[in-house]
Formats: sequence, structure tokens, C-alpha cells
Amino acid sequence: MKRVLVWGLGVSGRSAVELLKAKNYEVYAGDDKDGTDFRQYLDLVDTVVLSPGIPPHHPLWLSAQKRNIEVIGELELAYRFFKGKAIAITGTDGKSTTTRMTYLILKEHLGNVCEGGNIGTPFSQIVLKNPSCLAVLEVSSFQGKTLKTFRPHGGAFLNFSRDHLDWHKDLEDYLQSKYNIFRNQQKEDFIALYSEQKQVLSTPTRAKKYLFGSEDAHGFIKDGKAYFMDEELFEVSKLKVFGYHNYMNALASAIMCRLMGVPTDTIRKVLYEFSGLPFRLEFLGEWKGVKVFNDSKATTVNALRSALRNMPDKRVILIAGGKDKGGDFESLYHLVAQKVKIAVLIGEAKDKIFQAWKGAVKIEKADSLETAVKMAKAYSQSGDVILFSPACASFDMFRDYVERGERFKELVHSLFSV
Ligand code: UMA
Repeated sequence: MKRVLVWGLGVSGRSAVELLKAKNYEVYAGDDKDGTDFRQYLDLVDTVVLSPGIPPHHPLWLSAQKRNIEVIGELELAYRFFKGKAIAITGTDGKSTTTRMTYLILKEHLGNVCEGGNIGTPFSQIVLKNPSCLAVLEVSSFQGKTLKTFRPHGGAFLNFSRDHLDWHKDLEDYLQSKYNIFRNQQKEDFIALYSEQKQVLSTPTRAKKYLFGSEDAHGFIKDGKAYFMDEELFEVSKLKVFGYHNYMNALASAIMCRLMGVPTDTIRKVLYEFSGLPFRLEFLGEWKGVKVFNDSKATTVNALRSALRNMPDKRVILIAGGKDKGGDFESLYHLVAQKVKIAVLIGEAKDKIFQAWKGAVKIEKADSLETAVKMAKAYSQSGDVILFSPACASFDMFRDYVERGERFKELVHSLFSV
């Protein structure tokens, strides 16, 4: 690797350029958005670094392969300059939450720990600032696909289901890209694998495998308590996050941290304090027996579906709606009937959702988020859950889901704390 073309100038591409320049490489860079033609660079470089969003059918990827130019991703690039140890966390769902839990626990015990990868901070940034840290990385299948020398000391493969088929050529390619993350592990390394899925269990790796999930695995949850190798790790009822998937995330995270030598007391303390990632079924608090959750990141019908599945029957006061992305709201009819006590609808999609759920549940419409929160409060009784899970994009009323989530949080704190 001497002369490098970086393609895609989002956060990871820009960080890759910065890292390569700091290491005195000859760097060329471009982005389809700017209308630049990548072909002008192909005679000049021996390596192409692609942003994770660029799919394998992209003409640059195909042309580089044809000319035997090496194609890697930003994560692989960063790893080539990394001096520390990495923990890699992947799975179709829950990888950001598990990455954050693991990072927080390890940081509490070890100090020099960084968090990055798909969760936000590009690995190249970590390598530029702190190349010898212990890096807890969320690794997506997009990043996995282009890994070559990456060898995580520890890791977890949390679960596997159909996803990202607009990027991967098929489900097998998606799975192989996940496997690729762990391919270079050696017997001194470890991996936590969800025992309930054959694809996850069959992960090819030389690392020591620790299974979690079913009661005959190394780690499992029984009668509300999580265990790993005969040791009690934590009590599920003391976690602030909830739902089976979150208990599995906490268990995987606790197992990895135990294997990294963190005392159980520290693991417990951090897990019991953790209230979830902002805007992802984030627990905002409990007022007079009413729990409030902020799921502003839920911009799809599927995201609302998984939030509802974790809720008690008939106790949910749901605030949903926003800018419709062509969501199939009818598909939630029975789940809404089972879980929701009243739905308060907002935004451009409110009439469409009303039509989809009419007859399943009592429905109110509100002309602003503020009115919706006020209505939700007025309807709530002890034991209820107020869930803000829009199942729609935010752009009709807000800049993005972050602004929407911040606004919801502000409204809850001002209206409920009186
Ligand atoms: N671009 C092209 N051609 C293409 C596609 C993209 O030129 O065919 C350009 C775009 O014009 C844009 C840039 O590439 O300027 C965007 O690059 P990118 O989409 O790879 O995104 P980054 O900003 O570099 O962010 C990436 C991850 N994005 C994706 O995987 C799509 C971020 O994950 C990650 O946080 C970040 O690196 C830091 O590591 C986001 C994500 O959506 C959150 N991930 C997927 C997911 O979680 O489902 C996998």
C-alpha cells in the first residue's frame, strides 16, 4: 500500500484521508456526490479505501478488482495502523447497545478504552488519537465485507436475520461478511455467540467460543437472573433497559467483560445504571407509576413493531406518526390491538395511520408533539407506559430524529415534573 484512493467522503472517508495523510501516504479522494470520475485515479493507485455505504456492485469496486487493485474498507485501513486490542461486536440487532454497554463497563475497570466503528466514531479517528487503547468496535456487515487482516481479541455475534439486501447480493453474502469479522481470530482470543441460531453458532473462528442464550449454554437467564459459568452476573429486574433482546445484549456484554477480567460487581453497577442509547427505546423516567420511553429513532414500522413487542398488554399510550416512508401500518393492526390502550397520532401520516388502525384501538389525533404529550399524560394511569415511537421519518416537523427526540424529552421533563 503506497498510493491510495479513498472513495466516499462521509465521516469514515474523511477520517481515512486524515489518517493516511498523517502517515505520509500519497492520497487521492473523491465522492460520487461531487460528480468526480474515479477512473482518472485508477492508474495512479495500488489500493482503494471504500466507505461502508458503497456496495460491492459499485463500478469503482468492480473496476479495481479487474485491475488487481486492492480494495479495503476504512475499518481495515485503521486496523493496519492500530497498536492496541480490539473487541468486535456484530449482529443484525442490538449491536450499538451492546457496544455501548461493553465500552462503559470496560472503561470503568480499565481506563484506556475507546468506542467506535459503526456506532459513530470512525476507527481511523481512534487510531489517530489513541492507537494503543482497547477499542470496543461495533462492526457492520458492510465493514466486515472488506476486512482482511483485522483480528479482534474478543467479540460477540449477537443474532442474525434478513437485512441489508439492497447492499449484499444475497443473505449468504450478508452472513459471510459477518463471519469475516472473526476469521483471523486465534486460540488466545474469544467470542460470545448466541446459542439459539445455527448461523451464529457456526461462526468459523479459532477463538474460544462461549455460548449464551439457552439454559445449556455457558451464559443464560433463569428465573430473572443472568449466569455465566455458574456465576450469577446480574438481575434482570434491576436493568433499566428491558425486553428479551436487551437482556441478551446485557448478557453478551457481561460475558465479554468477565472474560476481560472485569469484576462482577463493576459489571453489575454499570449495567444497572445504563438507561439505553439516546432515542432508542430510551427510558426517560417514571412519574406516578407511569414509565416513559423515547424511541424517536424508530423511523420504520418494523422499529415500532419491536418496541411494542416488549411492552405490557393494553397498557401502552402510544405517540406515533410523522412523515410517512411508505410504511405498512396495517401489518401492526393486531399488535396494536394487543398492546395499545390509546394511540395519539401526529404529523403528515396521522390520517393514513388512523385508517390502518381504525377499530383496533382508541385513537386521538394531535396537531403538535406538545399536544400529543399533554394528551398522553392526561390519559395515563399508574402501570401505563407512554411510548413515543413514531414509525415515520421526522422531516415534516423536525430537522431529524435527534431534534424530535430532544423535543420529546424536553416536553416530558417540563410537563411531568410539575
Ligand atoms: N457515497 C458514494 N457512493 C456510494 C455511496 C456513498 O460516493 O455509492 C458517498 C456519499 O455521497 C457520502 C459518503 O459516501 O458522501 C457517505 O459514506 P457512508 O454512507 O459510507 O457513511 P459514513 O458517513 O462514512 O458513515 C459510515 C457508516 N455508514 C454506513 O455504513 C452507511 C456509519 O454507520 C458509521 O457510523 C460511520 O461510517 C463511522 O464508522 C451508519 C449506518 O447507517 C450509522 N450503518 C448501517 C446500519 O447501522 O444499519 C450499516
